[in-house]
Amino acid sequence: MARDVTDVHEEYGGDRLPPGQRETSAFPVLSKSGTPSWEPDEWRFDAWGAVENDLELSWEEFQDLPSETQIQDFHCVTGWSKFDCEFTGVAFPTIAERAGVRDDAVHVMFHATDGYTTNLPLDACMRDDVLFVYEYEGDPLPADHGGPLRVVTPHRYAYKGAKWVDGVEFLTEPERGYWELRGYSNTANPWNEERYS
Ligand SMILES: Nc1nc2c(c(=O)[nH]1)N[C@H]1C(S)=C(S)[C@@H](COP(=O)(O)O)O[C@H]1N2
Ligand SMILES: [Mo]
Repeated sequence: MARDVTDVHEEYGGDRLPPGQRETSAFPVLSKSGTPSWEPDEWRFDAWGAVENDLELSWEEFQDLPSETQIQDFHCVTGWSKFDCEFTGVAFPTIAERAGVRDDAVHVMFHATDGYTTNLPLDACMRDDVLFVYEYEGDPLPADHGGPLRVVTPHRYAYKGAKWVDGVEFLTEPERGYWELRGYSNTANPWNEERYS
């Protein structure tokens, strides 16, 4: 059973379609560079930084983590929103718990195999709707959309969700990722139209 989390806008006192967005039924692809390839036998997912136990998970081990399917909306900073995306994956708090996040961790940097990074405060990640996604509509996540594994952040613009994610770093001080260093908003709340900084 899929859990519907499309009511996240209520948390921000906004409409389902955030201001300045238009709804699309397409699922466009937006990447800073090409789609990286991967080898299931060589793929590893790491968690490190302000944690008690560094994690290094194989593809098989990652698939064995508790997962769930959710219905989420997806808001791109360039102005389109896609409603009712069906994503399956592992919730961020599951990873944080296995890594044993330390009390001095306040911030998170996501790392991806194309060199992309993106950051969020830890409390903006410790929610079940921040998902490490490996299935879209019941099929393996398409490579263009970040397969084998990506993050989705339905409460933030979609650049906060790293495609091809292979690591999560827990930080004791805020840092900025790829787009956050290049003019996109560090906070990225769609209901406040936090697009640029
Ligand atoms: N690794 C990686 N993740 C990324 C990007 C990227 O270039 N590389 N682009 C971001 C941006 S700007 C957006 S809008 C979304 C787009 O996701 P989509 O291509 O599935 O629509 O991915 C985000 N995650
Ligand atoms: Mo984007």
